[in-house]
Amino acid sequence: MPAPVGVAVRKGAGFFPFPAWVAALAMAASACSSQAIGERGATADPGLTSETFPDFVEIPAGPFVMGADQAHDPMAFENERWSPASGEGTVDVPAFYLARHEVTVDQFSAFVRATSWPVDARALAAPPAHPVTFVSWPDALAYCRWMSNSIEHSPTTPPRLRELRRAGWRVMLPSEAEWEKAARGTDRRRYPWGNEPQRSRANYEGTGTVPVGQFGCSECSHGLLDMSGNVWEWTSSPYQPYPYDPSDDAANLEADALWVIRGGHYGDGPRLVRTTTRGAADPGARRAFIGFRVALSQAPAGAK
Ligand SMILES: [Ca+2]
Ligand SMILES: [Ca+2]
Repeated sequence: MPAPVGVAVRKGAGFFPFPAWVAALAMAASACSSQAIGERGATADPGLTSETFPDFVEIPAGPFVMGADQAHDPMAFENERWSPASGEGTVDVPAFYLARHEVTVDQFSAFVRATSWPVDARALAAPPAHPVTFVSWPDALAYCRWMSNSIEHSPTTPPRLRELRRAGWRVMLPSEAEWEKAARGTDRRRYPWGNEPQRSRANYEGTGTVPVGQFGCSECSHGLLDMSGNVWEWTSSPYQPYPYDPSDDAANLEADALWVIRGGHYGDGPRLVRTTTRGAADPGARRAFIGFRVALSQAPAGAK
């Protein structure tokens, strides 16, 4: 498998054992189901308020062009190439929703208060409006499970969200294809706002995180903010060579498989905050420059 060129984050002391994160996922499920919001009486803190539910943006169904090579974009890394024969490929993505913003410290704190999920103390140390960082992939998935549960049970859930949840939609990390389609749009743009780097549109080549949405970007694809920069964002996709194929995600996973992260961070240069740049990180990595945003999508048949 080609090395992830954008960034590869591994734990210092050996790899994060495969069974350990599977166990962490099981814990995430039980932590959430035992903390069903709304079952604790009318005076209980619902955890989420109308202000802390994600602002979901609909990304319509349809195909988009995924991947890049240097013939299309001189800054493309080799791991963005679709296949030996082609630099780009076409992927059809069903409709889904993506949060306009990265998950904030404030939102993540509500999850930790409600579930007592064990987190790195540094995750809650930044100002409330900044993106949460120092969160592992299992931490992010646990948050997603809790959010699905909250949407189902909180008295303050916006009606549209509750309807979607009842129809079987659930909160999850976006897949790598969902993330790229949302950031790139259907016109193959290199950055969420267009084809050239623009320091006024995203937090990169900087020194630290900034409050989510501080860099406005009305021309950005779907009005999503901070898709480039601020923090790298976990996806639900294991790092595998292109062509992208979600049906093989569980096949041939190495014990030390990496998960795809997207978008680059506050300290990266313009090459790493492109819409097609692919980073990868050990699922157990908790880093100052990795956070996530949530998606709302239809659960595969058989899943909850
Ligand atoms: Ca970001
Ligand atoms: Ca795959």
